[in-house]
Amino acid sequence: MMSSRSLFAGILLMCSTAVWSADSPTLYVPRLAAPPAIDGDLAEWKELAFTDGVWDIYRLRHAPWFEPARNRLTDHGDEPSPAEDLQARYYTAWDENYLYLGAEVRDNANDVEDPEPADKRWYFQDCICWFMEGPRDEAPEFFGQGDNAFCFVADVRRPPAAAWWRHGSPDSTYLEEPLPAAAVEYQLRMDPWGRSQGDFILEARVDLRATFGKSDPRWAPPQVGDEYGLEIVHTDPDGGPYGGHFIVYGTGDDDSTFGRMILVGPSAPVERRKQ
Ligand SMILES: [Ca+2]
Ligand SMILES: [Ca+2]
Ligand SMILES: [Ca+2]
Ligand SMILES: [Ca+2]
Repeated sequence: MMSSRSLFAGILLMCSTAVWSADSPTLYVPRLAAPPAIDGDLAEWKELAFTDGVWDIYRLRHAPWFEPARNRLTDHGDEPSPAEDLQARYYTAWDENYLYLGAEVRDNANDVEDPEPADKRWYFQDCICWFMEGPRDEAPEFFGQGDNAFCFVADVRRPPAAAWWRHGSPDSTYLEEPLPAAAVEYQLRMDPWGRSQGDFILEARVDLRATFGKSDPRWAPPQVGDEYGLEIVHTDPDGGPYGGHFIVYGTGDDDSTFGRMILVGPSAPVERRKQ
């Protein structure tokens, strides 16, 4: 028989799922007026992109989509504070041809060794993925039509599988392949602040037509006002098979939980005024 406590937990879970799916965060992602150089330096566009500041486990645990079994860090016995284990700022922007993706990551250890190496196992390594749907719809789909994950393993050796593309199509789900070389450009800068070998900056651009155009025949070149789905998945095993895992703006592979990414025109940098 189900205890009243587990029944209550079950009801809570149902409530939080229902509330969350009806209430995905709305993220206004600016267009870049000038295309950035993809060189591992975000300076020319980070002030003009969408970012909502630093994510760490303390912030994540107060997010409505937080699930402690999946949004977690790993204890290998000699960990630094949870804040030093992983924190990151993520940057997202677009123009008529490309998505621009960036991250500034503070991580205590660079782990790009998969205990059972296989191309599609990016989540067994330090990796940041943008899970997206374009155009966004209300149907819950799991890497079906319109769904695209753009994943970047923090591996300076840059094997082909380090820039990975998981996507759907009108008749298939979970298609797994490296991002075609013609569709992606990216750079990693390791230890950019001379602080930790695990720190890195990622700067990437992904060709929209070569990806979304393949996954959904309804896709059209982006315009201000278009709505995409967006979730960021950041894995941080730091040794061992599977470990730290941040999920931001959604609950996992179900695209109906992704944040609502609204394409907007160019934004101005944060304003600072004289006193
Ligand atoms: Ca740059
Ligand atoms: Ca870490
Ligand atoms: Ca959908
Ligand atoms: Ca790591």
